[in-house]
Amino acid sequence: MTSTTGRVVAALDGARLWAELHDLAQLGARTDGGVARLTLDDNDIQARLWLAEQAKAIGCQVRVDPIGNMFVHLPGTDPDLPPITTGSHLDSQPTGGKYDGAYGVLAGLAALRAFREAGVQPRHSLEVVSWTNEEGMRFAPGTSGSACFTGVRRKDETRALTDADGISFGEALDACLTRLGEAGIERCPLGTPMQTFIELHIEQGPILERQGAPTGIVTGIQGVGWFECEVRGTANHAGTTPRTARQDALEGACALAAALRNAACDDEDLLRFTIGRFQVFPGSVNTIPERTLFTIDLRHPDAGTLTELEARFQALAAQEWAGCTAALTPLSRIDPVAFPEVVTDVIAEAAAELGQNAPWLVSGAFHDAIHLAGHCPTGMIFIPCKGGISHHPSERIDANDAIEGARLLTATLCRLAM
Ligand code: HGY
Ligand code: MN
Ligand code: MN
Ligand code: MN
Repeated sequence: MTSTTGRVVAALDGARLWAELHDLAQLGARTDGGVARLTLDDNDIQARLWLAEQAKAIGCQVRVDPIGNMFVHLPGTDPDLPPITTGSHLDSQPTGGKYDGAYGVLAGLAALRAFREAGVQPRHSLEVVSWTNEEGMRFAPGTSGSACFTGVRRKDETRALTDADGISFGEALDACLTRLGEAGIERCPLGTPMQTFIELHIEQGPILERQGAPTGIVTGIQGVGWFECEVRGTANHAGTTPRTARQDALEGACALAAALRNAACDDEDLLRFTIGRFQVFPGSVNTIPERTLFTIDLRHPDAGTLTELEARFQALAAQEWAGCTAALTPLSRIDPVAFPEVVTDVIAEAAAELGQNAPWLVSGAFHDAIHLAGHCPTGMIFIPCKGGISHHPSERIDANDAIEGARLLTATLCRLAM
């Protein structure tokens, strides 16, 4: 390890990172130990303001772009060079864990602080980004901030998204930008240049824990398709309507959902099919449902398989189900990505010099890095989470793994930025 990298990694304050993870978890804390920081809600804004305070305390500038992505900037010796960027997201699932997203942002901050403490100014500027709306729970689909930053989606389309209360993304974003402006956070344009993006994240799966590895090198991210399926029938009286005269939208939806799940079964167990939300209208005990709405989250490492399956889903939705009609609406589709060796090799060299025997693995979860991969050389580092559990209040990580992951990130940034 070069003496500079050694000095910076040695300056990393792991105890402070661990403490800050739990300070941040107070913002949007749930009584069951999880967090709920939905995109652009007050907890999300508080977390952004908290991040800005920590960043300013280490002499970094903080800027926000027109879709709400926040950038903590540590200037390099050559300001003309594009920055080396790390980061993740601060928004969470409604029943989220403390570490999904937040860990990558705070470990990035800890790495910048380590450069400061070691008195090392890299050639490239370093940035920590917090992407807006990665989870997509309040405003679907997710990864809005990174998708708009990379031009994958348009800002106006994203601003037009609405939440369950009819509030638009644009309204919530403007209120957030006003609060950030009042806190002295400057604006920056959308899609600023970026040399390399490295995202550090919890694995959200069981692989690293099973191998007893504190860190992992991510080779790529599988593809994902989100859909909404509506089944329409006829509302009627539960007591007087004979079975033969019914068009029960719930009966139809259950039959269609079973057929879709059947279609998404593969021998290799690579397909991931999830119905996460199922709504029944009017939702009265003694009225036959006239409409149901359910979501599908479909994942697979191969883009062709996702496309083929979408066609089969549409063919199934075109059929009649218990006398009802169905309509399947795609909400988002992100193709799988592979991270370039030019980045994964740097992470692997950094892991070797830290004595970490980091396995290589594909990410089952999507991350903002899935869009950045088409924008600049991109890579990811994982640490294990207990039992592979995530998107749940009981999400937990081990303090040593958290510190090892931050050390690997710091050593990687040194290699990329010096
Ligand atoms: O759903 C995902 O894969 C990500 O964790 N939001
Ligand atoms: Mn995440
Ligand atoms: Mn997540
Ligand atoms: Mn993610």
